[in-house]
Amino acid sequence: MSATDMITLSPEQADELARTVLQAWGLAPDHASAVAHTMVSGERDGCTSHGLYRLLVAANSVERGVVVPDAVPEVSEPASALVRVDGKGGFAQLPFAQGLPLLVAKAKAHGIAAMALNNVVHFAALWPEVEALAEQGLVGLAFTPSHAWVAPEGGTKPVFGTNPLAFGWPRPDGQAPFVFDFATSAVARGEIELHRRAGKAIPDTWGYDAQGNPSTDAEAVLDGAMRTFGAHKGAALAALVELIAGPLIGDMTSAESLAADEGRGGAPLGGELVIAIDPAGFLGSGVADHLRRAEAMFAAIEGQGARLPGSRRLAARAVSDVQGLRIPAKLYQDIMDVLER
Ligand code: NDP
Ligand code: PYC
Repeated sequence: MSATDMITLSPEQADELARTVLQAWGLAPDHASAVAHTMVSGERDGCTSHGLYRLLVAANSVERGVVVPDAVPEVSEPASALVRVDGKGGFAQLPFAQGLPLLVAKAKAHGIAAMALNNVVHFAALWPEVEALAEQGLVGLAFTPSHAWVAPEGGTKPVFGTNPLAFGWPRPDGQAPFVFDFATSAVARGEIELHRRAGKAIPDTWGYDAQGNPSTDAEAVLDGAMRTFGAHKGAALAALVELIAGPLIGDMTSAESLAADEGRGGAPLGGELVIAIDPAGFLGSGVADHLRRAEAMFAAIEGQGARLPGSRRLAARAVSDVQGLRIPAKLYQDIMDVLER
């Protein structure tokens, strides 16, 4: 099998594969469905660092006892505009799905609401979550710390996680929402892991080796420290994510998550903060007119040949829906090996 061999799966086959692997590893069926949905969505949208590759990551977290595979999440309401879901040590996807209807109802009742997911294991992209909110007419924001892998600007020792933040904005006339989602590190760690698997060099701006020198060796950077994007600006945003999705919601920082992992190499442990804003809260019956004004900004971006965040993803989704999901044959083989372990 060569590194460039690919195989094609329909979205349904990919979902079946993911659920089969996850259940074989002991995940309760409701967890397996929620987790498979996120991974297949990532693969379908061309987000390969958070697609089916994450089956290997999830399997690792189960095998090493990092995640509770059959956790039963508990939803509570700490205040009238707040939702809390205690994930009881399980993966984050089912707790999100179980808290979502209450978050939406509270945002529509109050104009703004927030949901904390606590005590969850997080390996995933955040865009499916803010997209789900925007599809219900709400502006969505989501944040989660990870493991301390990323150095502050001016340092070379890890403090922050790769700490993604995601934003979703509803658009009129049946258009897909405006969504962006990025790590506050120069690149997601999953992307460096994919380079390591493929034996490819990385740009020397992505991180440092353990001696603090810029490096093009993916393995050396995984063992050293990643860098933030945008120098001090990315570092400040990484700190923001640590604070509002860690201590603010009573959960772990990335450093605490890494310590709690105790060297097992599992996915990050801790919390996530999701904020939902109903545009009608400020705009009342004028909501449609004001959302249309946002369209002028999008047109000004695209009108000069620039692209909107999310447009590559939506184009990849359209291709996948016709041609199926193309994944490296090696990844498929590794998933099969995990299934048989
Ligand atoms: P990318 O750099 O791949 O993409 C970041 C965003 O920028 C996307 O919304 C992308 O849109 C957009 N974008 C990229 N290029 C352009 C461009 N030229 N013009 C306009 N927009 C552009 O993301 P990352 O590598 O930083 O993160 C990948 C994923 O990893 C995220 O989904 C994130 O949630 C996940 N992650 C999860 C973590 C966790 O702890 N759970 C930790 C770290 C990352 P498009 O998709 O259309 O290209
Ligand atoms: O790619 O940095 C990453 C990541 C961390 C947790 C999930 N993805």
